[in-house]
Amino acid sequence: MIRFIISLFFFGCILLQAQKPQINQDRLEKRIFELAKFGLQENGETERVAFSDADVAAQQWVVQSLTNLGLEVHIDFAGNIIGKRQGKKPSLKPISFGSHIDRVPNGGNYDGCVGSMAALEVLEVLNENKITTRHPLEIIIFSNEEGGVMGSRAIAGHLGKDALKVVNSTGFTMGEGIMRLGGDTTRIAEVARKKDEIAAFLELHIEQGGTLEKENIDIGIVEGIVGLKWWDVEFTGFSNHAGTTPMNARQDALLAAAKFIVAVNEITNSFDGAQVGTVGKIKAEPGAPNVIPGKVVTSLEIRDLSSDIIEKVYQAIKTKGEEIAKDSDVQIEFRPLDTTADPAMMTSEIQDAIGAAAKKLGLSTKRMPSGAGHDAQDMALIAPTGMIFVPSNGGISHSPKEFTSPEDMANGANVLLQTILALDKKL
Ligand code: HGY
Ligand code: MN
Ligand code: MN
Repeated sequence: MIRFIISLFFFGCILLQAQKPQINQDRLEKRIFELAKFGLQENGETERVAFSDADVAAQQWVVQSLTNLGLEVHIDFAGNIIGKRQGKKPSLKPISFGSHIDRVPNGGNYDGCVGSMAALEVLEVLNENKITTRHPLEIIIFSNEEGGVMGSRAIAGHLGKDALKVVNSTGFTMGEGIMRLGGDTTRIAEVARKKDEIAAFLELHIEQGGTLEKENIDIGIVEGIVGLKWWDVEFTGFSNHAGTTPMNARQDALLAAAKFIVAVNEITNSFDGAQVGTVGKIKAEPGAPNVIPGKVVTSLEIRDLSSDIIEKVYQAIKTKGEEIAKDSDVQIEFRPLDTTADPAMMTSEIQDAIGAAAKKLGLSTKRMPSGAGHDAQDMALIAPTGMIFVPSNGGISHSPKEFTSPEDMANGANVLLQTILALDKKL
């Protein structure tokens, strides 16, 4: 008799698990590869920087996919894709979720794409299981995340006019890009949501680091997202003949920039903590081997969970940069770019909901910071927000070598789905 009761119990559990709506792993993986076709190059890699033709085409494909899933879809004035699924109680605030589909130059197929395609998969599973949530659901695919979390900054109400002048690697300004994506720069202010207009916002994303893989953990529960600041740093020397100008009579802008780049690394490392400082871009003019460079512009990026640390590291770098410029008889100018993202702590209740959903699915979890910036850090300014991480193979990201297994993607999407259903009941 006991054996019968025990087997009945286990049969019940299996039945319950089977009844739980499940992500279709193959369909999710298929969508990732479908999306990767937008911007596919001859070498088999994909280029889809924000505002490019590939980005516009991918946006239209996502709009069509959402429409096919029965959502009411529009492009907001900042170029974000907004999809709405009715709930049983239209008066309730929406539960929103999503990510981005634009990429860095020479990027990978998973950054932003996993969270965006998982959001579509969640909607399809709800349709298949004929589930209507109490809350309306809203999917947001943010525009130009990589060039300064543009779309989410507009929704959070802090995308200023200066930001619209920032040029990304397509050569378009943010303002031109917004128009290309079907937005309207004259009406950006109307995109802003009031605080707490959204019941909760969730973003699934690849970790882009190696912690989960190293510690063999299925799901990361993000506690906080680093803040980041960008500057252009301009060195102005004097272009001159490389052959006839003695070594002690030069105003070599590139030599000064080279010393500056080393100094950025040394100064950033000199502080305790996990701050990071990077020079990722450099342009030397006139750029001929037989001309001493008279003008160089580099990027400068500093990130940390604390804005104070970012400021302290910046001030130390600036002081050293001015010293180097003086010794090199070169001018230096630091130009802050309006692409700042402030550090953002994730909402503990949302973290707990993610943890509970993962536990129910039998998945291991770890609470952790995000060294990468995300749209969620803007959404955290206006809504209770949480982020779900899945492992990145080798911790590689912002590279064509980026990879997350179909199983890990499905784990993340199931946690997203179950967290949405749990919050739908609770909120
Ligand atoms: O740069 C970042 O941290 C993010 O991938 N946009
Ligand atoms: Mn991303
Ligand atoms: Mn990225």
